[in-house]
Order: sequence, then C-alpha cells, then structure tokens
Amino acid sequence: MRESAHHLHVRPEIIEALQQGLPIVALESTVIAHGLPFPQNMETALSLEEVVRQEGGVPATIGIIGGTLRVGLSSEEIERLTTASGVRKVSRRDLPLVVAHKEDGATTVAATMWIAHQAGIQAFATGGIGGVHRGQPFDVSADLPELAQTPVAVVCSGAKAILDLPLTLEWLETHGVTVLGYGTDRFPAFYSRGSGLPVDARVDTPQEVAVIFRAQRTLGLPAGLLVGVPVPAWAELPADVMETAIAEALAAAEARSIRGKDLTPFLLAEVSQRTGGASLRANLALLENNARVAAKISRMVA
Ligand code: PSU
Ligand code: MN
Repeated sequence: MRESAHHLHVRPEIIEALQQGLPIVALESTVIAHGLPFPQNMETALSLEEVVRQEGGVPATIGIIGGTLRVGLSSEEIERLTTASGVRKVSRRDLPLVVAHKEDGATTVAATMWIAHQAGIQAFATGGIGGVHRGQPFDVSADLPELAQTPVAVVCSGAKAILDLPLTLEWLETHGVTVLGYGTDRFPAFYSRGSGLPVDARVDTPQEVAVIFRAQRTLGLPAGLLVGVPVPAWAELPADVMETAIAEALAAAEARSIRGKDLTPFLLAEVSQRTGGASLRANLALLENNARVAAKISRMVA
C-alpha cells in the first residue's frame, strides 16, 4: 500500500489480510447506490460481502465517505451510501472533486479498480462494466481505459446489453485488455448468457485465471484482466424480451435528453421497470455469482 495515499483509509481487517497474504475481493458501490433500487441495494451489498466470506475471502467494499477513500465500509457506511440522496457517482475524473469537497461518493468500476490497486488488492467483483454506448461511439465509459492501465482482475457478466458490445470489445482489443470467458467462449451480455461475440480465451477454473493474471504481471503489462462470467441460467432473460425493453429505454433516454453519467442509471431503471423486475432478479443473481467466482480467483492470486 502506498504511504503517500493518506486520503485512503483501509479497514484494519483488510490491512491484516494484506499483510498475511489472505484473499481479498474488492466490491464497488455505484452499483449499490445508483444501479439498484432501495432496499435491494442495501441487502445486496451486505449479501455480496457474505458470499465472499463463505468462499474464504475478505470482502472490501469500496466507497467514499466525507472525502476519504474507504477500502472496506462498515454496514452504517454502506447504508449511508444506499439511502442518502446526493451521493455522487464517482468515476476516475470525479476523485479529486469528492476529496477536495469532502463529499460522499459511490465508486464506479473505474474508480474502484484504481482505489483497490492503491491498496494492493488484485481481485474485484462487479455486475457489468461500462462500455461504448450505442449510437454514441464517443461516450466511452472510463471503465475501459481503467482496464487498460490498472492491473486488477475484474470479474463481471460482461457489459450491459444497453451498450454497443462489438465496439466495446474492439476498444478493449485496441488498448491491450485480455478478455476471458469463464466456462464459456462467448462474451456474456449481462442479462443474457451470451452475446455471440468471442472472447480471447475460455477458462474453466480459477487456477487458469490466476496463471494468466500472473503472466500479465511477469510481462510487466499494465492492463487489468477482464473475466466474463455468464448470469446463472435460471435467472437469464430471453434476448428478445431484453432487446425490446432496451430499445424502449433508449428511446425514452433520447426523448428526455439524458446523457453522460446519468445515462447508465437511467437505462438500468427503465429496463427494470419494463421487464417487470425480471432484469433486477438477473442483476442480483449475477452479482452474487460473480462475487463467488472472484473469491475463488482471489484465493489463487493471493
Ligand atoms: N453495472 C451494473 N450496474 C451499474 C453499473 C454497472 O449492473 O450500476 C455501474 C458501474 O459502476 C459502472 C458504471 O462502472 O455503471 C458505468 O457508468 P458509465 O457508463 O457512466 O461509465
Ligand atoms: Mn458514459
């Protein structure tokens, strides 16, 4: 851990785990503050930590409280981020603002990766990464350049189908991010198990992921590793139901001129409403499953 990072506060349990080389899994807070409705967000945040523990890992939920970057949040702090209004969605460019203004913030995949790396954590579980937005090839999530420059293994169910998945994968290729399929050779499409687009390699065990992660480090490559885990089959949404809901959500966003950082949360909420909550069920199922897989991987890379 960098001594200079004095805006970083790491919980004692996690400092100890780092010192003893125990497996640690970082968890993000934007998905709980802005990606899921209350009270499921609070319940999910706590159950993801529990899942990591059941698999023998130490959970490190990351967020920002009063301008301090926190690695490991208490349940009171998690509650504060899930219930308070005006919690900023913090990606990399927002970090100096929340610190300077001593604000609360929920960290995206990009900001969570950066903070996890500052703390020395190598594995991270989330739902889906940001990507290139459909019809807006210049709206590229800061998650993508973060993956290109921060060496953390990110376990996710691909990128949300609200995004342009072919362009997202092209971007990752251009910038040297290795994309794995966990138990699949297709890139997962978040609510559905496959996008039909190929990954760079299929892996079937946490060991295989760890060997590739270590090879990246041996080579001195700066990039993170993207591990795509399909949503469990029982929670998957049929692609046509999904596509209809997404098309409607995109039209609603267009009609209301919703852009930039508000676009992802808006689309997620719209899609959830239009699928009668089935997309929310899928979202919760894949989050838990990804936390489990990330914990297994963390035991191999610790
Ligand atoms: N995936 C989800 N729900 C979310 C997000 C991803 O299932 O809420 C969040 C993540 O925190 C991700 C962010 O980093 O959306 C991407 O936002 P943007 O497209 O504005 O970069
Ligand atoms: Mn964006």
